[in-house]
Amino acid sequence: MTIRNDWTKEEISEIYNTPLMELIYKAATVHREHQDTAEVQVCTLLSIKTGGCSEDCAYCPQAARYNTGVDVQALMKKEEVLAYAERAKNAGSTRFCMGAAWREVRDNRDFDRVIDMVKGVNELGMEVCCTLGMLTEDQAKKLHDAGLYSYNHNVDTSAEHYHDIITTRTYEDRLNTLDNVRKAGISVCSGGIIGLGEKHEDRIGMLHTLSTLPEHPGSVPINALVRVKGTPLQDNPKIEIWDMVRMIATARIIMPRSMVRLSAGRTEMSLSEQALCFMAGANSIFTGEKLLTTPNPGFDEDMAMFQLFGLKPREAFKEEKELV
Ligand code: SAM
Ligand code: DTB
Ligand code: SF4
Repeated sequence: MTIRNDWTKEEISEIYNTPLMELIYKAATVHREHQDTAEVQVCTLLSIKTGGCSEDCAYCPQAARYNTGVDVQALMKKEEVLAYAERAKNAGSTRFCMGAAWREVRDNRDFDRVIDMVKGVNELGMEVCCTLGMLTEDQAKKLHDAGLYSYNHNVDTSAEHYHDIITTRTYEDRLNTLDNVRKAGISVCSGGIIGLGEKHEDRIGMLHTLSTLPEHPGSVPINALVRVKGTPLQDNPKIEIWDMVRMIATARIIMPRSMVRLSAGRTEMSLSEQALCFMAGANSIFTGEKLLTTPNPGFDEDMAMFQLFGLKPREAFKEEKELV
């Protein structure tokens, strides 16, 4: 099967609406054709600048305007960040992603300090990722030159549903940043969230946006909404595992070479439910006790799960080696 960037919404909808067992079988088949199914990419997140964000993303515990109890913290010190990255590496993580509750990157001292952190994590031999909000082409280039491997910037939902979730920036803004990241030679990490109150068409629309980018994102995080008290979406219904599996399987079939990440929401999933997600083509997770501000399974718990399922962590920089 060739890699396609010309998927239509109708084709994606047909895949998404395939009877579940058939869908899982198809996704598992595509997974085997394109990837080593025994391997799962293991990533760790760290919130290097927490809370106090100016934006109104309706799902986010870090938006200053919602009363979520998240303490505002200034940018962490490089030494603390590197110590945590080293801990993650020793626990089996190969990718380290630093997140900041910023609308966009500004050309100031804090950006210089993040650049320094990127250099430090790169020197540890980990794939370095950042998620810092909107980026200009020049800022993306600076991050690339410092050794940034990947940049996370989620489209979150469909273009049509976006305004119901975020009003302080546009879908177009998100796509522009993804363009700047790609042009700088950084691997794009972009996905979204289910459970925001979207329709099935919005999920299909989001997958359409991602799979018709000039290149498929290197990784596609699929998050189940973490319902945080104080956010406008706190009372949304819990996402059913079947919806998560359907999203993962469809993403796997239309973006066969991408890392499809079973992201936020794992603390509410049993081991059997997570096994179904891996069966359906997920091959990446976030590990470590915290995502950015909310709980997540810890390193030991995840390594025990891998042992049980016969999975192993994917080595760092494998994508580059495969391309050589
Ligand atoms: N501020 C930057 C931005 O918005 O791009 C970077 C950090 S932001 C927290 C990164 C991503 O985390 C968001 O785009 C969203 O997809 C995800 N996220 C935030 N809160 C979440 C929640 N409650 N449940 C699931 N995913 C969430
Ligand atoms: C992504 O897609 N999910 C991660 C990461 N990229 C940055 C973030 C999930 C955040 C969940 C809410 C929190 O912990 O604050
Ligand atoms: Fe700010 Fe990012 Fe949270 Fe939106 S998702 S409120 S931009 S930290």
